[in-house]
Amino acid sequence: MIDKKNDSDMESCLQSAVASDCQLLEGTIIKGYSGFYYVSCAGVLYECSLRGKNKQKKVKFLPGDKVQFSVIGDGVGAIETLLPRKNQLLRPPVANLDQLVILAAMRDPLPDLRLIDRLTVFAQWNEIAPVICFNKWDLADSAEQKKLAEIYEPAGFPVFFCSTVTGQGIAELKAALQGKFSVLAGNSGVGKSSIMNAISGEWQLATGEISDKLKRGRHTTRHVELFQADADTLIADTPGFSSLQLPEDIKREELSRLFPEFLSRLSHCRFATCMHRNEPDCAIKEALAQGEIAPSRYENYLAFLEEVIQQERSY
Ligand SMILES: Nc1nc2c(ncn2[C@@H]2O[C@H](COP(=O)(O)OP(=O)(O)OP(=O)(O)O)[C@@H](O)[C@H]2O)c(=O)[nH]1
Ligand SMILES: [Mg+2]
Ligand SMILES: [Zn+2]
Repeated sequence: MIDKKNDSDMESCLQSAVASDCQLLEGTIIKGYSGFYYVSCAGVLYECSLRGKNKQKKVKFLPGDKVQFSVIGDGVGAIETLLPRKNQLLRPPVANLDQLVILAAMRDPLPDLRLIDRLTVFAQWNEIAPVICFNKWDLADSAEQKKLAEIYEPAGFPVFFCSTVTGQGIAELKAALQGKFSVLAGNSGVGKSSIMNAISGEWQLATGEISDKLKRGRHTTRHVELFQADADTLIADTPGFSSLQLPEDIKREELSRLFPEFLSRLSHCRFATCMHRNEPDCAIKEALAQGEIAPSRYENYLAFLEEVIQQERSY
């Protein structure tokens, strides 16, 4: 809350024509809460209100937005300008993402490869770098780890394995998050909140026990929060989700470009319009036969292609 003193600070600041006593700074919105925005700048969190012009124009500010704000008191500011966004997500509503950390568990629940691939397509389409992380390493053996690595490393994505129980792989994952804004996405119960807690002992997000009967998560996390590991490292936990539509504007011929391991091979298909289904001399199907493309990746490509074609028809 802004007290009387700060209100009058704001007025005096507004009144000063050159605003010489108001410092203009740039920062990142960490969260919005009952009309106030919390803006991080050089390790300090400012409680900011909106300038009237931003209210009038109904500018919508999201966590992750870069803004210019004036300092009008000790730790108190007023947001002046929204700086251009690099990208934005609708769900969770955040802006300027660098990475989507796609989290799956190696067991309990078993990895949902279709959801992982769907999220990689979604991320790349939005120009967000996908990072894949398999948690609950303590529950899996080395054969399972090898199998997953063999699917995703040739696909060209950074792949991490970790366990919040043994602490294995947490330091490596943390290093990959350093200096970036990442959102953790994945099915309920895979350990998103546990990973956040393992990264910073201070946060202590609620985690859920998985019901033994159902082996399903209970959606412990219900809202979006942005956490700061340090001045430049932001991480958002999201409520688990298991269904996600492919972006509506993808065209069928664009889909294969969102599978990085297909990309270098596309020019070797006989037909420039090859959809890599039943066409002769298809470089993708050849790479599949040679074991250079994982069967699950190819199958998911075909499933998404069907979805994209259905979507094209319905618009
Ligand atoms: N064995 C094992 N269990 C884990 C590990 N990480 C998390 N868990 C357990 O998995 C369950 C779910 O973890 P959460 O962190 O709540 O999962 P979440 O992804 O945040 O789930 P939602 O908030 O529902 O989306 C909890 O019982 C955790 O204790 C791990 O590395 N190994
Ligand atoms: Mg959670
Ligand atoms: Zn082809």
